[in-house]
Amino acid sequence: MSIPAFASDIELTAGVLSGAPLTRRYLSDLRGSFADLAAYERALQTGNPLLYSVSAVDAPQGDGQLNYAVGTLLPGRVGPEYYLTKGHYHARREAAEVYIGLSGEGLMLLENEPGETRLLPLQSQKIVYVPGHTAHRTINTGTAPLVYLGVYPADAGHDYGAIARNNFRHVVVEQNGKPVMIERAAFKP
Ligand code: PAN
Ligand code: ZN
Repeated sequence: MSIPAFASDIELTAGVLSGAPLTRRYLSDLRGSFADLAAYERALQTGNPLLYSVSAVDAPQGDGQLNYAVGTLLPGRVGPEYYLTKGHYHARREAAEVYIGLSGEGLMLLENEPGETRLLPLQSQKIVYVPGHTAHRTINTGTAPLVYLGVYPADAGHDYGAIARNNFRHVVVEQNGKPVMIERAAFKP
């Protein structure tokens, strides 16, 4: 029996982990995620750009295993709202995750079931601990791709349903060239 360790190469510009499948999310996949519905429809009429990709390494099955993934979120906005990931809870709610910023500039929007919100910076030299029972979304507030590594329990699973139904309570928009977080209910396009 040898030690079942392995190493991955991160191809930073392509956001790809060696040997791992790449999932691509286009603007059309993000229907319902952006606050300004008219701006979303207008953007889709001019094209269907790639917003982000995720390259994930799944561990062998078994208790205590970890998965990891590199996400690459492109810069851009729909109306005033920065490009973002769908966001999710983990299907196994207690599963936490560690995000490590690799390049670019952005934020992580966190929300729990009682509706509390945190907004934390994600960029090179920043590590964000996402506790269990916390929905998480990545937001690119910069002008370059935001690249990050997420490490999470192999049995965490992704539950997109709650966010697809209610979205996050807050939106992060550009105001006077800077990111500002406002309540979704107060958002006026
Ligand atoms: C990340 C995310 C990645 C893409 O690897 O899956 O940022 O975001 P969505 O999954 O919300 O589209 C992670 O949090 N994994 O658990
Ligand atoms: Zn996650």
